[in-house]
Order: sequence, then C-alpha cells, then structure tokens
Amino acid sequence: MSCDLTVVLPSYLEEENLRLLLPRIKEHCQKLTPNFEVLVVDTMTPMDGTSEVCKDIGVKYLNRQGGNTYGDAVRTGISNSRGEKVVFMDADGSHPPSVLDELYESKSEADIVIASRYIEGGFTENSKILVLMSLIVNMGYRLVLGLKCKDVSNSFKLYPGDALRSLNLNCQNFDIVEEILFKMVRSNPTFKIKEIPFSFKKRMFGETKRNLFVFIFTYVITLFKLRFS
Ligand SMILES: Nc1nc2c(ncn2[C@@H]2O[C@H](COP(=O)(O)OP(=O)(O)O)[C@@H](O)[C@H]2O)c(=O)[nH]1
Ligand SMILES: [Mg+2]
Repeated sequence: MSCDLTVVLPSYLEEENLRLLLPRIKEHCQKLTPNFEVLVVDTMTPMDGTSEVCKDIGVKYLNRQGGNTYGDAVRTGISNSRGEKVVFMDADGSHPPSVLDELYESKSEADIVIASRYIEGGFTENSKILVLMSLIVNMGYRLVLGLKCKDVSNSFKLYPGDALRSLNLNCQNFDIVEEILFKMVRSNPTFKIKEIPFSFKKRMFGETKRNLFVFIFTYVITLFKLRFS
C-alpha cells in the first residue's frame, strides 16, 4: 500500500525539538493530503525519549539499520517509505514545517523540489564562516557534477518516491544528500528541478553534531568519487 507523501526525519538526540516540531509537521501534511506518513529515523538503539515522543504524537518511529551514521538513517528512511513523493527534513527546527506546503504544491511543476537558501528570497541564520564553506561546497558540486541548482547540500528536498527507492546509495555522512541528487539526475536526465526560497533557522535545542573536519574531508572525497563513478 502506498501513500501520497512521506516525510522522513533522520534524528540524533532530538527529543525536545521533535516534541515541538512533529505536531506542526502533521498539521501541514494533513492540509496537503489525508494520505501521508511521517517517519522518524532514530539511532540504532534509542539514546533519548524520541520513541516516546513519536508514540505520543502518533508518527512512525524507526531505528536505523546497517549502521549508525546519517547515511544509514537516510537509507533506512528511504527503504521504509511508501510515498509517491518523499520529503527529507532536519529534526532540529532548522527546516520550518510551513515550507512543506510549497514543496508539495510544486510537485506538478518539477520532479525534484529543493528548499533553497541560495536563490533570491532565501536566507540562512548560519554563521558567516559556515555560509562561506557551504557556498564553496555548493559551487564545487555544481561545477564538477553539472548539477543545475543553487542549493545542492541542504537536505530539505522533495523527491519522486519510486526514483528515490531505486537508487543505490553508499555515502555515510551528510554527503549522501549530494549523492542522491547526482544519482537521481544521472538516472533520469529529463527530471526537472525547481528551487523555492526558504529561511534556514538556527537549531532550536541542543548543539550541532556535525564535525567540521569530517564534513570538509568527506565532501571533497565524495565529489571526486561521484565525478569518476
Ligand atoms: N551529526 C549527525 N546528525 C544526524 C545524525 N542522524 C541524524 N542527524 C540529524 O541531521 C540533522 C542535521 O544535523 P545537525 O547536527 O543539526 O547539523 P547542522 O544542521 O549542520 O548543524 C539533525 O536533524 C540531526 O538530528 C547523525 O548520525 N549525525
Ligand atoms: Mg541542524
């Protein structure tokens, strides 16, 4: 049995954020279609009260399979999704649930819809150094892989479910976001990409878990791996 929309939230110690976020995500989804599912993909074994929060709010709770990385969370989300369209969102409040409306409503105009920080009207609350690094990553991926969009690295995107589930994905870190986009466009050269502007917010509770050194290193390696794959 399939559904119209799956929203996947890879989560790592995000109990407090999810308690605020999930009811709002559900509200927006309900408005868009009665036939949706929300999947929270937690760590392999629970590390906080995320499963209780999911139970209280009535969304699906999953533990990642195959390993404990962000990449494993994304793969677990994809293989458990049933949506004709699949949206990925961060679980820390950086991606406003209200943007779901325009992402989903743009599905008639494009195959892949990107919530973009870097087109006109978009904005990010990140620090200057992070924005600079992110712009360099995005430019590198655009130029080397020929991706025709401004915001490659933000995970907040809508994909066609079947095309997503047919991809073979190997990346372990946040570079899986670029891997998805690159492989999807390569397998479906006629796919149209649309970007809609949004404001990337600072996370609500907790600290970033992104390791900057690993982040830069894996992005460079992945860029070359994808280029020569
Ligand atoms: N670092 C990290 N984040 C994960 C993992 N699994 C899921 N996430 C989620 O990925 C999102 C982005 O991570 P975050 O630490 O906020 O990175 P930042 O937004 O770049 O500061 C958050 O919603 C995390 O909960 C993981 O294994 N490691
Ligand atoms: Mg974040």
